[in-house]
Amino acid sequence: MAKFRPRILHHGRTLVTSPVPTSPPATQAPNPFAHARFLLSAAKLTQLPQDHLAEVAFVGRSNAGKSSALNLICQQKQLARVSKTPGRTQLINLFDLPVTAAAATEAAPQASIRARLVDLPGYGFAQVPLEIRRNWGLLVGGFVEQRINLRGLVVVMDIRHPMTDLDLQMLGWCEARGLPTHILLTKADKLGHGAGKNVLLKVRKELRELDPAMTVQTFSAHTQMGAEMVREVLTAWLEAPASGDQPV
Ligand SMILES: Nc1nc2c(ncn2[C@@H]2O[C@H](COP(=O)(O)OP(=O)(O)OP(=O)(O)O)[C@@H](O)[C@H]2O)c(=O)[nH]1
Ligand SMILES: [Mg+2]
Repeated sequence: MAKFRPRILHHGRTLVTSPVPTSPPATQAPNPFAHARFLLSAAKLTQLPQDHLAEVAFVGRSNAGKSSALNLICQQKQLARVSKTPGRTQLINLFDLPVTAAAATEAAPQASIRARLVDLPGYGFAQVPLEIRRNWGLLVGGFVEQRINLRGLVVVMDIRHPMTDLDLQMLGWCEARGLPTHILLTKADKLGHGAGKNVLLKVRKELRELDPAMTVQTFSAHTQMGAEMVREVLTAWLEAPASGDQPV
C-alpha cells in the first residue's frame, strides 16, 4: 500500500477522456442517474462487491460537497447523507444504478446505465484522530489504487479553496491510476460569476501543467449549476468500453 504522499506528475500523458461539453444540450435528455439507490456502506475493501460492474467515485476534502453533488446528479435530496459536520462520511457508500422498467425504455435507452456511483470518505479534516486518518489511507488509498471496477474519478473541491496540497496528492493518485479524472469546483454560488470563472481558468491552467487530460468545471449543488455537464461526463465514462485497466 503506497502512502498518501505527493507525487511528481509527468507531462504529456494522453488519457482517453471525454471532452467537457461547453453548452447544455438542445433538448433535455432523461437523467440516467435519477434511479440511483443506496446499495451498501463498506468499512473495508473486502466488503465491496466482487464483480465487474463499472463504478465512478467521488473523492475530495471533507465538507467539500461530495455527497451534495451526488444528490444533485441523481436528483434525489437524501440519497447520500449531507452534513455540516466535516468528516461525516467515514465509510465507502455505494449507490446502484439499476436498470428498471421505468428507466430502460426503447425511446430512452440512454436512461439506463447499469453501474455504481461511490461516495468516498473525505480527507483533510484536521480534528480527525490519527487512527481514523490511517484507516482513511487504507480505505480510500486502496480503493483508488486497486479497485478494478473504477472507470473514472470525480475530485470535488470547494471553489473558494481549490487545489490544496492534499488535493494535489489525490490528483497524483488519480494520475498514477491512469483513469479519467474530472474536477468539480463546487459551491460556485458562493462566488460571483466573474470570480468563479477566474478560479476555473486558473485551475484549468494548473491542470495543463499537471495532467492535460484532466478536466474541470464549476458546479453548485444549491443552484444546480453544472449538473447536466457532469452527468454527461459520467455517462460518457460509464458507457465507454472497459479499457482492460488492471490494479496497480
Ligand atoms: N453554498 C453551498 N453549500 C454547499 C454546496 N454543496 C454542499 N454544500 C454544503 O456544504 C456542507 C458539506 O456538504 P457535503 O455534501 O456533506 O460534503 P461532503 O464532501 O460530502 O462532506 P464529508 O462527507 O464530511 O466529507 C453542507 O452544509 C452542504 O449543505 C453548494 O454547492 N453550495
Ligand atoms: Mg459526504
